[in-house]
Amino acid sequence: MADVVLVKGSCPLDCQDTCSWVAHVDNGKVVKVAGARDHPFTRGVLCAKVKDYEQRTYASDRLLHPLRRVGEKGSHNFERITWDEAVGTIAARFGAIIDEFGAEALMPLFFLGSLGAVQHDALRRLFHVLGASRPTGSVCAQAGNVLAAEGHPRGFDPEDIVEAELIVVWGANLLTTAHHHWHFITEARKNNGARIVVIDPIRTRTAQAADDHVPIRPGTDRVLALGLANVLLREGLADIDYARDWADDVDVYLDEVVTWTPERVAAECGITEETVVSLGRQFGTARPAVIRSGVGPQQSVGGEAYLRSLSALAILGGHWKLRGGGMFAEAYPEFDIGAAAGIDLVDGDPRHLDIARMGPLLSDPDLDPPIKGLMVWNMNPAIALPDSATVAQGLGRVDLFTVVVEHFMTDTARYADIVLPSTTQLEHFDILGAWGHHYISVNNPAITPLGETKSHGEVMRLLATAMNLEHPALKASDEQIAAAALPENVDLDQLKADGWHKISPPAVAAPGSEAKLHLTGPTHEAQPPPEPDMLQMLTPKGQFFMNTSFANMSRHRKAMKHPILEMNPTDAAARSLTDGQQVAISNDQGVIVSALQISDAVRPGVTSLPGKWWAFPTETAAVANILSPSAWSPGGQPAYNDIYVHVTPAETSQTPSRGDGPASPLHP
Ligand SMILES: Nc1nc2c(c(=O)[nH]1)N[C@H]1C(S)=C(S)[C@@H](COP(=O)(O)OP(=O)(O)OC[C@H]3O[C@@H](n4cnc5c(=O)[nH]c(N)nc54)[C@H](O)[C@@H]3O)O[C@H]1N2
Ligand SMILES: Nc1nc2c(c(=O)[nH]1)N[C@H]1C(S)=C(S)[C@@H](COP(=O)(O)OP(=O)(O)OC[C@H]3O[C@@H](n4cnc5c(=O)[nH]c(N)nc54)[C@H](O)[C@@H]3O)O[C@H]1N2
Ligand code: SF4
Ligand SMILES: [Mo]
Repeated sequence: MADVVLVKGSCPLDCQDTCSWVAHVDNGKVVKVAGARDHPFTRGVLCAKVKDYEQRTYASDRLLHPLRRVGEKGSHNFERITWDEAVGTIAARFGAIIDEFGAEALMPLFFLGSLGAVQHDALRRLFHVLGASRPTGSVCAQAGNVLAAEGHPRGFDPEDIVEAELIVVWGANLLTTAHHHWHFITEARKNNGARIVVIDPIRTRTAQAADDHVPIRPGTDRVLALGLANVLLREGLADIDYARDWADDVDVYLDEVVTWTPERVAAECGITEETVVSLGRQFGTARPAVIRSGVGPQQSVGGEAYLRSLSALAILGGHWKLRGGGMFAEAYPEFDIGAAAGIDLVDGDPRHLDIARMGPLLSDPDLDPPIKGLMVWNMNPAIALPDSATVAQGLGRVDLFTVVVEHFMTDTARYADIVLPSTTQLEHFDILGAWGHHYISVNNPAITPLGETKSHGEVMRLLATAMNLEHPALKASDEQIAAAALPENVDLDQLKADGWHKISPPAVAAPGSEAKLHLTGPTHEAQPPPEPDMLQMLTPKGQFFMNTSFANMSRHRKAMKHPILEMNPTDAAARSLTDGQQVAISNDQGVIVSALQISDAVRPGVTSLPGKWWAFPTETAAVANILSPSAWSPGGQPAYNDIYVHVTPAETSQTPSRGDGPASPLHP
């Protein structure tokens, strides 16, 4: 091992931890990736998903060459072509679409498959210059975006959580989804004797590690937050003057708070009155307390109502006054994604299209111009968007020209006309911001790209040349694209050498008199199931998958075993279901099949199907979004958790299907 070269890089995935890693390269091959030991968050450990990231790079099913579709859309019938053919075809088709329908008929569709400035933003430059439709919205934490746009603080330096005396982890499964944040929570416990309380309908791994677990009825978080505020008010623990510094509707807010007595709250939330009173007292007396919110409960029609109620409670408790107190949802280093993406390249005002509604938009007969050319990267919309049948219908349109840039033949890539093979994080240079801390991270390439894979910067340059686009921003190197996002005081060479750079945030303070917040806003209360025997199905993150990623990797699949629906013993008994049996999970949108796990870790009335499984292979095709409604919060967050289902024994040979469709889950 004497010749092993160590290369500083970082995990690209859509996770709040943005870990720094060290790639061990032996003779041109990565033999290991290890967490950076001296990074204050990473602390030498990568998660269960990424600890062997090199296996993703070297996977036998990795896409290594451009492909052209030769079979039906959605099938797996492709032939290998050269980059010249691929780029020539795309340039010609995009050009023809612009000529016939205008540039707005082109749509780039991407999410956070990689957080890197090159992999996330380089291709956007091309679409900005072309004048294509501009993606807007989010499929992840849109409620947070809405609240932030109104001025609500979303977070502070998460390392300060060590100062807190009470940490309320409210709808986040940190040990699975962002386990490096847990370091600071346990340090608060060790240093200050902090209590950790988890509010979650499921007794998650995180709930098991906490001091208390409040198994709330989903969708009633706003009511619980009002109930805790009620306790603060009654017991003289509310900091009303401080709340008035922040908000202009404190009286309206308090008028509602007084109506939510602990008794009424307990009945609505399905928890005990004592829990409400005791948690309210703890929250009022801890100095400070912090609410650590999650994304799961935002993924509901009541998403913004949930987050606003938590923000209001943190303010009423006066917790922002002290370091480590308030509410933490997200945190960002200073990082100019817009500069990497070249948003100033846009001429005029092309329309915005909401990525969260891409299913309906792709098949909207009234959309003018219709979307005729689609380029997808960093996203697997066939699995990740709500109401998969509508998405499949849109992606399956024969008149839609689709390019998918990917590492693997995902369900979305199967709908492509042209598939382009992308480099993985071990093969390209990139710089990353973050959404869970304040570090900027570098990713130095560890090896040369495998096969004919290319970085998104290179794909952009090739397409720009083929389309005769001369703008200098389309000739920028990957390093220049990434460096455009850096704040002025961060030196690129220093960053490459150090691996990361922290930009400490300013302390959060009450807004000025001009910019007061609203503690009240649109609400949406939890509804009873549409039919009495239906159960709510939550779709939390899988421990060994990253969203839809790794669902094709054998180690990760083995660790996840197979799709598992968790159900409370009472609900299983009412349906005469037994542990381990195959069940059909259905509603009028379709049916998926899973094994049943009977467990009191989920509360009665609620089931849970963790992980985003692909539609292929069909044995494990429990694509939860076949069953999710075409429904969004007022701010546009897909309501992934507002799914209601019947659960019955599966017929022996049952395969997933859409409501009225044939056997295959996603395409006709
Ligand atoms: N292992 C792993 N890690 C990941 C990901 C992954 O797929 N796998 N994905 C990454 C991404 S993109 C994101 S956005 C984050 C998400 O991180 P989290 O928000 O932590 O993840 P979720 O599992 O979506 O939701 C968290 C919890 O919310 C609970 N919940 C659902 N509805 C309600 C409700 O109405 N009220 C309350 N109080 N709780 C509710 C669920 O039971 C779940 O345990 O994780 C990131 N990290
Ligand atoms: N029912 C339900 N639906 C959900 C959720 C849920 O909890 N329940 N969660 C929602 C949330 S929070 C999110 S964030 C979304 C996530 O949905 P997606 O963004 O679609 O999921 P990912 O798997 O993170 O990334 C998508 C793809 O990016 C690819 N990728 C990674 N790196 C690169 C790269 O460098 N280049 C290219 N070209 N491709 C790359 C991966 O191979 C992967 O196929 O799903 C949402 N959908
Ligand atoms: S997925 Fe998150 S926890 Fe895992 S290595 Fe990447 S950044 Fe770290
Ligand atoms: Mo997400």
